[in-house]
Amino acid sequence: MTTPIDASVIAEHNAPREADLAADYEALGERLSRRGVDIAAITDAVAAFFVAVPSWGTGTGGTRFARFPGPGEPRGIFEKLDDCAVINAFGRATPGVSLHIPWDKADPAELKAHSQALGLHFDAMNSNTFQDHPDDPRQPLSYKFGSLSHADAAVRAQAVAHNLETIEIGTAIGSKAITVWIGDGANFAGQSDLSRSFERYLGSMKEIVAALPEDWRIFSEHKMYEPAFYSTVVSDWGTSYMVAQELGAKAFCLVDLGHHAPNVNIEQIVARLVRARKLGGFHFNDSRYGDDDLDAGSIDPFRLFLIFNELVGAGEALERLHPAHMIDQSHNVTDPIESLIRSASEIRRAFAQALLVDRAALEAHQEASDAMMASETLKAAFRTDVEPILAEARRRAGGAIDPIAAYRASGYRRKVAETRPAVAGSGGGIV
Ligand SMILES: [Mn+2]
Repeated sequence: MTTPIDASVIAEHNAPREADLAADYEALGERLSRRGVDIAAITDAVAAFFVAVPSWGTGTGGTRFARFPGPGEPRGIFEKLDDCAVINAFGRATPGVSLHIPWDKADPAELKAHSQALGLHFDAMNSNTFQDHPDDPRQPLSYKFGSLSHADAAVRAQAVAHNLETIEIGTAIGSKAITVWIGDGANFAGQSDLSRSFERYLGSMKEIVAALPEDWRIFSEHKMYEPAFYSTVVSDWGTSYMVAQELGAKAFCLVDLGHHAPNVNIEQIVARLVRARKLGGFHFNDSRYGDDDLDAGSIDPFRLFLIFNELVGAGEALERLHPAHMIDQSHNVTDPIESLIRSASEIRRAFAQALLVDRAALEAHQEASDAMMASETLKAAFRTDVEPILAEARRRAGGAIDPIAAYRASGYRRKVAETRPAVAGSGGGIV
């Protein structure tokens, strides 16, 4: 395995920090043991928790107003994979990469070889029928008025074929799932028939499911608005659940944290989908207003914790579902590598805090209708500073105790800026 970061860089960074971490870890272990919690078990669980990074997140994103590229941006999928390996080298939480086709289209054999050399593997694939692909001879028709739900059968057939090609590439590189998000919808009342467009979408999805390999899953990703602003075809979790029900055993719902109505209770949606055995996975990010695609845990870490509280609380039911964990963010003002390292760490933090919830006490308070103590039980876990656990899990796996500082000290961005000239366009953006 040859990552772009030499192990000595991390070892040198860790050396002067190891004694402090050991002391902090021991102190936290003592505190937790007074609450009957074994810190070693929590650390093992955190170390075994991984979240996939999106290939498209390694470049600067953008808004519909502008994109402000940073230095040394990856110019193609192989350089994106290099950056993903750097993210994983420091954080040790992200060995999986989620690809977007056709943005990341390349020879599957080369993709597989390059990823394996970097110690990476491929998580869920993402198809793209929310923009036109004028350079792709297989997609001459426009998706301006929709794709899988388009009124024209020829456009639907093209969109289905694109999804099948995405599955084919995914199969060749070892992926086991495809996430389908469409931009289909309407900007005007009356523009399209709400029922017929949904029927056409289901018909197209059934064709895709029919071609799905035996050991694959398909995730339907809902989104309330944008790019369509009057209605979207797969608008909410209820619609997504109907889709997954109708498509059968291989179909599940994907929850992108930014794709809901404002103030919606996402953790309750998660609980419902677990109960329905249809929770397929997550696109983690954070938001304040809409699909802001900000860094996970940067705005509302308590909400992220509450989602993990539902996941951990689900116990065995969740093990059967083994939902896919992916990040889906747009990095507009930070170095994408730093944002992805930190986001993965924040997701692990929420998981670690959720593991600390005293579930027996919580249930007893709930059964006794003691609102104050039930709330206090959750907050006691959330208030616990689990950073020593996160750092220790990274250190044991060969990562950095302070990954952002170590990454900056490595000079990686400066080095790649010398060999990667600035690119104007290419696959950033918000999905
Ligand atoms: Mn998403």
